[in-house]
Amino acid sequence: MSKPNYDELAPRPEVFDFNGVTMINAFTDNWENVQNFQARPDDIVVATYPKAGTTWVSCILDLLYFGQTHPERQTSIPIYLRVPFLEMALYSSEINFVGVDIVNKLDTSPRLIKTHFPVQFLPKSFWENNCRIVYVARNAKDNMVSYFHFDRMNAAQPAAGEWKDFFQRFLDGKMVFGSWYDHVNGWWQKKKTYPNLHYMFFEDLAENTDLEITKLCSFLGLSVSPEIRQHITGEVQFDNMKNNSMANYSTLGHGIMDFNTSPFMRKGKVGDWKNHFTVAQNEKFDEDYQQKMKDHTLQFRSLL
Ligand code: PPS
Repeated sequence: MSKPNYDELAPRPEVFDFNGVTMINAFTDNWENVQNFQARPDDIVVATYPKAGTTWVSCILDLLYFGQTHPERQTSIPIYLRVPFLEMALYSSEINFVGVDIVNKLDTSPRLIKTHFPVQFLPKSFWENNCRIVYVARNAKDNMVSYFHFDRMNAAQPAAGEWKDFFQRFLDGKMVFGSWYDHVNGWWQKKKTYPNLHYMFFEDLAENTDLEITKLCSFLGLSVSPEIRQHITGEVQFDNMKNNSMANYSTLGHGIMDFNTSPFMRKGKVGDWKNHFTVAQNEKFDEDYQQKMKDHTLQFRSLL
């Protein structure tokens, strides 16, 4: 298979420090408009560190709200247009993708909105309107591995480089959207003072999707029958989403993602880090983790 021409189309972006967080232009260029975004009280935010299960939970939310009334959405609108990425601002001769504009054109109620912002960057209007926020966290080791493969295949991201260097950059918190440690902890702390935040884990979703959907419904105040819940659970199984062009990003085009290098729906597994970490890296990671994760009320599974 021939390699797509994304290298010529889009040279890899440089990272820079932005108010203490490593970022790239695609997520800061539209800063004023993003910060001045006018939320509505019924907006629902899905907030995540990149590669923590955003698309999975986005599909669940879309099915919960619109699966019955607008089933055609699932087969005709890509997930990145059903649940737009608020801070994204990609301009090129090939594509203009401006998250705020896409959200402002949504005619759904509620509007479902994706963000990877660390908690301190979320536009204030979401807090002022007491919007519901669903935060999804994934254990750091698998999150790192998933992010590595994403940076390998996504020309809109900085180059992944070699695994050993990527590993160190992750520990140093120099990924786009900053430190995983700060991100998961920042949102965890927020939960203590902001009740409209539902904090969920990728590993729980993998273990018992139905139960996690039940908890989500309770948070959202939705009454959903066991049959519909089971239907949604089936729809969002990894293989179904991987084969669904409206969920798997294959419609994105414009040479941004190279699925020959790594598909967006890659493995969807808990514990894939064991295929990547050396014994020495694992020891180094664990020691560093103990230092950084001081709040023991935030517990991840599958780290061992
Ligand atoms: S992004 O680009 O930040 O929005 O990516 P995100 O959707 O957060 O994360 C992508 C990873 O989630 C996995 N995924 C799933 N796993 C299990 N079941 C389902 N349904 C599912 N949907 C997405 C996806 O495969 C990526 O993880 P890895 O480990 O790379 O496979």
